[in-house]
This record gives sequence, C-alpha cells and structure tokens, in this order.
Amino acid sequence: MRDATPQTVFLKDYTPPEYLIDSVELSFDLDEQRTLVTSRLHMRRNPQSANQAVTLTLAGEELELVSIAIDGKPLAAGDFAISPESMLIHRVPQEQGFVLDIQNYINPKANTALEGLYLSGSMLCTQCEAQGFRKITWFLDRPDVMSRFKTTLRADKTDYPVLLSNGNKIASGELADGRHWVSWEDPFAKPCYLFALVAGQLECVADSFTTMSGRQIALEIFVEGHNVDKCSHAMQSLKNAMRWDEETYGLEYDLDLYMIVAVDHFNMGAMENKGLNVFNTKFVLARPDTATDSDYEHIEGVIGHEYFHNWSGNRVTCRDWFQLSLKEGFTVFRDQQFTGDRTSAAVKRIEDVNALRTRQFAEDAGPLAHPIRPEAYIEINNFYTLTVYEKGAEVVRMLHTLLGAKGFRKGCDLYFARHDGQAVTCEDFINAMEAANGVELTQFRRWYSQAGTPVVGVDQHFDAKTQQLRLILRQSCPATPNQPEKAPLHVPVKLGLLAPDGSPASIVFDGKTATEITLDLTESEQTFVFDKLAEAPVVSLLRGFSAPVNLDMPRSLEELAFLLRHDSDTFNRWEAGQQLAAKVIFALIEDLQNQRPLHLNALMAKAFHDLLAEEGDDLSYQALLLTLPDESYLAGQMRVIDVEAIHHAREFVKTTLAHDLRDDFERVYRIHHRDESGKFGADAIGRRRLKNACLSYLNQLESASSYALAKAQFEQARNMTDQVAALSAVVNSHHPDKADCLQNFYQQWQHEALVIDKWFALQASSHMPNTFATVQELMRHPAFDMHTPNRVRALIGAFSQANPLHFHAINGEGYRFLADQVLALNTLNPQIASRMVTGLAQWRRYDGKRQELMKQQLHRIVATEPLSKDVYEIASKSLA
Ligand code: 0A1
Ligand code: ZN
Repeated sequence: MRDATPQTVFLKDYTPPEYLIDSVELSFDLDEQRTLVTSRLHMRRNPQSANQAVTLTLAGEELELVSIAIDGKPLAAGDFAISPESMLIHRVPQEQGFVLDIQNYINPKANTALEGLYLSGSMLCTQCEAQGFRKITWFLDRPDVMSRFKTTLRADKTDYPVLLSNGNKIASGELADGRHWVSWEDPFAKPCYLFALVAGQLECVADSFTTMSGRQIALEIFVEGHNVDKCSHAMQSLKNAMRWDEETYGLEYDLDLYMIVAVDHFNMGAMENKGLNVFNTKFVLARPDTATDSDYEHIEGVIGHEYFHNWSGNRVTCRDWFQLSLKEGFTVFRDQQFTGDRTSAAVKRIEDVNALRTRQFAEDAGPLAHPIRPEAYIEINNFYTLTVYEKGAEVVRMLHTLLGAKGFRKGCDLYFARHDGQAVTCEDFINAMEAANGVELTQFRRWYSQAGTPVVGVDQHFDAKTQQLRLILRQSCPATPNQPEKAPLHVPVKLGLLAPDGSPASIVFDGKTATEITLDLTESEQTFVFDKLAEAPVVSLLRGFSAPVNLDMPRSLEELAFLLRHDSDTFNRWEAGQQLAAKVIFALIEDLQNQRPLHLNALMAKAFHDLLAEEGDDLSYQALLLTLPDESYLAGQMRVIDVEAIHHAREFVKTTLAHDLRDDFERVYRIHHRDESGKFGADAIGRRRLKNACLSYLNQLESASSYALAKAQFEQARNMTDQVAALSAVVNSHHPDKADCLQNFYQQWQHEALVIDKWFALQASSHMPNTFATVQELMRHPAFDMHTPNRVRALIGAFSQANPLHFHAINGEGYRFLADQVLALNTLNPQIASRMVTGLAQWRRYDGKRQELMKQQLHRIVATEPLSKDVYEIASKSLA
C-alpha cells in the first residue's frame, strides 16, 4: 500500500547494479500459508559499477526473516536493517565474491494481489514480472542482474504431486511425512522476473517437437484433470509457433523441455518464464463446444507470443523496465506476423489496427499518454500498456517496412548475435538494425521518445497539362503530458494509385515506375510529384496502415464507395468502407443533435447491397467489410463525445440496412448456415463469421422471424461461436425468451468457468435498457468472485469498457459503481484495480456534466487511504 508520497522512478537515473548474483540456489518448503524459502546467493561486486559504497540493498516485500548469514557467518542485528520494501546490509565483503544465505517465510494464501507466490484454487504458482520476485525473497530484483538458478521444491505428495520450476529436472526423491522433493536447474542465466515455480494436482498432456537441427524437445501442458480434453489446440499451436520461428527468424528452442501451466487466477494473459510458461486458462483451453473461433485464434497468438519471448525477451532481455517495449513491441510484432501467416493476413491486420485505433489512440490522446519507452513511472505494472505493446509493435513494423523483410531479418540476426545472454536497450535494437543494413535511423528514434498520435494531412493537385499529381503531406503531433512540442517523425507512407476505372495506375516517381511505393515523410511538410498520369488518379494512401497515425484526408462519399469497390489493398479497401460508414453516421449524429428526421444515405445502402452480392474467397474479410465502425472508434473521432447520439445513429444505420437489405442478409445467412462444428479451416471460420454478421443485422428487425432465427441458432448450435453469437443477438434485443435462453446457457455451462465469463460479459455489454440493474444483480450472483481477475474483467471490465451507452449514463450511476469496485479491488488486487480506473481516465472528452461526475469519482478514489501505488498513479495522473 501507498507510502506518504509514492516515489517516481526515472529512466535518466539508471545506473548499473553495484553487485551481481552469478548463481542462486533456492529451496521451497511449500505450504499454503507458511512457505519457507531458503536462498543462497553467490554474489560479487559489479566491475562495471562506479559506486564504491560497501552497503548492499536488496529488494523484499511482505517477507518474514528467519535467518541471514554471509559466508556462513550469521549477521548480528546491527549488521542490517529491514524496511517494508528492502533490506540494507551495512558491510559486505568487497575483494572477492561472497555467499549470502537467507531464510524467510511467506504466506501464499494471503497473497490476493497475485504477484510473487500465490494460490490459484488449490495450486501454488508464481508471477514474478515485473517485480514479484521480491515478494518471494530478498534479491536484486532488476532485469539487468542475470543469474543461473537451481531450485528445489519440497511439498506434501498428495496435495502437490507435481512440482515444477525452470529448466531441466535434475533429481527427485521421497521425504518423511508423505512429502517429496524435486530439483530443477536452468542452465541459462536469467533475471529473476523469469523465475517460476508451480505445485499442484495437475495432469500432464505431453507431446514432442523435433527442432531444425534434429533435437527432440519434450512439450508438456499441465492442467487440472477436468481440462485435459481442452489442450490439443494449445499443443498444436505451440508446435506451429516453434516451426514458424525457425522458418521465419532462424531461431531454435534451446532447452530440452518446454512446459505450459494453465491457471484460473492470473492478472494478465500469460507469462514467458524460462521453460515454464504460466498461462491464464483463457489462452490455453479450447474445445469446439466451449471456445469460439476467435478464442482459438487468440490461443494460438498468445502461445506464439510467449514462445517467441524465449528469444525476444529471455535470451536477450531488457536492461531496465523503461525498455519494456524492446521485448514486448518486438514480440507482439512477431506474434502478429505469425497469426497473419497462419490465418488471413488481411483480417489480422484489420483487427490489429482496429484495436490500436480504438484503444491505443485514446490512451495516446489522454492524460496517461507516454512514449513506447516511458521516461518515468511510479508503478511499473501500470506500464504494460497498449502503447508499450501495440504501438511498440507498430514501430517495429515500420522498421520492417523501411528495411524490407530481408533487411529486417538481417537486423534481427545481428541483434541476437550481438546480445545473446545480455540485458539491453531499445537503442541496442536500433543500432543492430542500422549496422546490419548500413542505414541511419537517427530521426526514426523519435518514435521511441515521443508520445502522441501524429496527424498526417493531405492536399492533392492534379495538372492535366503536365500530367502530374502533386501530393502535399503535412505532419503534426498534438501535445501530450510533459511534451508540449513535438519534432517531425520519420513516417513511412505506403501509396498506390487507381485509374478512374478502378484499375491500378502506374506510379512514376523520382524517375522510377512501380505499382506501389513507400514515401518517406520526414519533414513537417513535404511535396511528392508523380508523373505521366493521363487522368487524375484516386490516391490510396497509408496502405496496410503503414504508420500509426491519424490520416486527415477529406474524401467524398463517392470516392470512398469507389475505393471500397476497387482498392486492391485489402486494408485500405476495408478502411474506405469504415470511412464511408463513419461519414454517414456523423451526418446522422448532427441530425439527431438538431432534432432533424433521420434518413439513410442511398449510397451506403447501395454499397452494402453490392458487398452482400460479392463472392469473395476470404469470408472472414467479407464479414469485416460488413461490420460498422465501433461506437468507441466513432467516439474517438468526436471533439465532444455524444455517447447517446453515437449509439442511436449507429443503430439507425444498422436497423435501416437490415430493413432495406433484409433479403440479401437472409440469403447470405442461408448460404453459409451449416453445421461445421469442430472444423477450423479458413472456410468454416469465414462462413461462421459472415453468417453471424448477417444474424446481427437481422436481429435489428425485432420481428417474430428474427426472434425465431436467433432462437433456432441458439438451440441448434453445436459450437461456441454460433451459440454465443445467437445468445448475443437474444441479449441485445427484446427477445421474449431472453431470460430462458440465459438460464439455459448458464445451466449448460456452469462448470466451465471460461464459458460463464462469456455469459457475464454478454449481459454486461448489452445495450438494452435495464443493463445497469442486471450488472448490479450479477455482482451478487454466486458465481461472481472479486478474487478471480477473469470474472472481474467479464463483468466490471465489460460494463465499463465495452458498454459506453450505459457506463456513461447521465445520472452518473455507472461512474459511481466503477469507483466502488475500484476501491474494493484496491486492497485485494491493485493491478486489476488500476486497470479498471482507466474507464474514468478519458473524462475530458465528454460534456461538462459527465466531466464533473467522472472527476468526482476520481477525486473520491484519490482521497481514499490506504491507496495502492497502482491506483494512485492512474487516478492522480488522470486528474492532472
Ligand atoms: N510478459 C508477459 C505479460 C505479463 C506482464 C506482467 C504480468 O504480471 C504483472 C504478467 C504477465 C507477456 O507479455 O506475455
Ligand atoms: Zn509479452
């Protein structure tokens, strides 16, 4: 909990560690409430450190000391001092290395924050990133201290038959009183944030993988007995990831064993601990009847992400936590490439950009904006952000675009060769890219230090006489906290030209001819001239979303419809449809605000009619083309967010399209409606997506036949994608059987926690009128539990982050509710509490009344004592 003034940590204050820990011998006498930790640290002074002080400061929190000795000699009370966050040893041997022995007790059961060693159900597990290891024992808990770990676990054999840690199992045996022990050794030096242990009654699903050099790796997934039938997809995903990293990056796995453990209680998605990943069950367990197609894809993506960390994160790690994007931005980029290769690259890119623009752009435009390499933090756990992860991945993607796939690979090869076994910085990554490609990326580096989303404005002039198109690009970036002035960035702008008939036009630029080029926008304003154009072309700009910027390029509805029909760039084709819909919706919002009657623009209906007549081969992509921009995406485009007008205008478009094109939606629904449960090929998934997109439109009709359609699909579905799509339709309508459907679904799935999470989330995000009352009722439901992060996210998270209409109710009940829950979580699980506060951070974007109501709740939170650093930092920065 918070001291009087929480300290800020600054990047500029970084200094190398004064001491090093070459190796560690840990042993654990495991017990739910009283685990004894025995630690032997082989330490020495760091020759790289300039500091000559003879004191040693170790981090440690919530630990009960039993004994401490240096080189076998117990320390006297006056030799050291313990504070709530550290231990200071006044004098340690300087000349040669020394051995520090510590014994301490910890209480896993009392650990509801889920960092350090904690209980998940009846299983003991650890989470050490970022600074959880200090809740296990006193240590130099910083990523630039890398040590070899040997770990022995002792525990009751009945309660904890499986005992796991990093590396290879080297010995095991029996003890008296029904206890047993297992020893593990990790041959690779690592920072303590990658340490892990797991103990429990677990079943093992085993397989193997033969690496490119012919080594056989044992693969083991550990789950509770009732989940053994939901591991095959995760296992296949792991093998796919291992092969992909060999083929794409030339990177091979290094240990002989790779273990994954799935736990019910986890603050994040998963964790890349060396050789022993710990996963949120959400990203492991899948069976066709319990997991949706999107769940299947996310599982493969997260399994890939953690696996790829073995190189980008573990073999080469971060020097300090300000460099977090070094491993996260890079690894997200790698997992995006992987999923793109495994599924539809077009769909994956659209999904990623959509998430970036709706969520990261909001972060970048608000009080919590920070560069992908932050310069200061109070609580590092608050910096596992969309900016560090998703914008970080965009920055790596821009390097890939600028250097080309081959050049990027050369840069990666050099980075891994230079820094294997080291803890390094983002600067080292760019240096390797430069050196391997003989280029200079001085200006590009600004992406690491500058926060905010740049705006790129466009002017174009076509001269029929000279047959030239002049394109004037301007860039600017709004001020962000502590960064009032911004310098121009190096923005790669991918471009194509379309002839008036929709065919690609040749690009003659700088004396060269191409069908697509990448412009280097480096100045605040720059003019690009294209030659030999007989007619004015239509410009397709920022193809593939080649840079994380806001493009300010006014276009007519006709031009957008043209691009939606003809653009050969799958991203920009989809984008044209989104812009078209957004433009139509914004016009309707104005009509609503001025009490004018609403009419749907005929061009929009025509565009959708054409889309529904199309027979494309990527049906998931077709489904995306039919999806209207999200309410939160639209909100991000408004100066003052009008939650209600956005909702009603968007609903009006959806309902009118459903009425006008009912036959088309029904026809496409029928074409693709069939039972392909258990099939996960692109075709089967695409058919489900397209069909369910149609269902969602038809559901707007609120008619006997639309009710029958949803109900029939709900009852007949034999896969979770179709079942949950149908239930969502029922929940988001006045369906007469809503209560029954919800009840039946609950009955059917009450023993599958991940499915019940969907049940909570669906109800919490419904736009139907009585949602807030339902949410309050669900808080009292026996299956709701504040100690389970997935459940909290499913109910409180979904309501506050995926239900703008009801969360932002003008009477302030949503805000009050959220603050109540934040304060309840503050003492229980600060990380989850602070994630929930972000629902209030965007208060400046709303009208005066809502601003006041949101601020009131933020003030209430900040005034609470005691307040965790996590919540304090987010709430106070939101108000600043
Ligand atoms: N490194 C993990 C994410 C992670 C971060 C922090 C955690 O606890 C505070 C847990 C997991 C990843 O990127 O997958
Ligand atoms: Zn990661």
